[in-house]
Amino acid sequence: PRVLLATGNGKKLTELRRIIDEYDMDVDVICLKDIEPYPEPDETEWTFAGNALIKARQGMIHSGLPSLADDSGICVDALGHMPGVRSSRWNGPEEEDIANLELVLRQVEDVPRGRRQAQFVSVMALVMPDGREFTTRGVMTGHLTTRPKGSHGFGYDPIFVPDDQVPDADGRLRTTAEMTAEEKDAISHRGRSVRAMLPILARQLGL
Ligand code: ITT
Ligand code: NA
Repeated sequence: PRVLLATGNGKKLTELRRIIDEYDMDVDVICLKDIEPYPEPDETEWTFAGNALIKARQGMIHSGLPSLADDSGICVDALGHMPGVRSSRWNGPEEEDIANLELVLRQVEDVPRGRRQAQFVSVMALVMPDGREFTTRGVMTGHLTTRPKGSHGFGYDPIFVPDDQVPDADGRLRTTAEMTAEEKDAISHRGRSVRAMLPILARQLGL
């Protein structure tokens, strides 16, 4: 069966397809650019779940397909859990990932190592054509670096060091941008929200 991932972010699509492949699920995931023209909805809610549902509902109404959507972001303790739902537009609406992460780094410039904790959060929403709705949530805890490292992944990956990793021989910890895709999927917020959603999706699709 075909399922829509209502996202304009190609990196999210890649991550979802990779995890679905791992579970050998017979699902064909299409995205918004496959059903253009598509008006991207305003993400007006203050919660990840609220925004994920806005995107998945609009995707379902527009495509008629079972629709998934991810709303995600990074919550920095020292910034009162911001940027949170505003992660993709922290440094202005048209800014690139690099400008957003540089602003966060400047904002935590004076925060010492022991107080640089942050969490990535992903809420995955599924809206079925009959109107049934489901959400799952995944979290990855860690801390912020002082400068970007690594070139994999996207967004804030170069400045985020997850807790859930084994240090190398020199005792060094890596950012998620220094990990392989598979290493990130195994511990990431989106890996967790997607893996929690897959049994629900399978059941809804009668797989
Ligand atoms: P869609 O809304 O179209 O899905 P988006 O990129 O605008 O795409 P969000 O509104 O959910 O998605 O914003 C999520 C932002 O949070 C994203 O742009 C990154 O800046 C950050 N983010 C989320 N997951 C991330 C990850 O795995 N690695 C790095 N940064 C991430
Ligand atoms: Na968005």
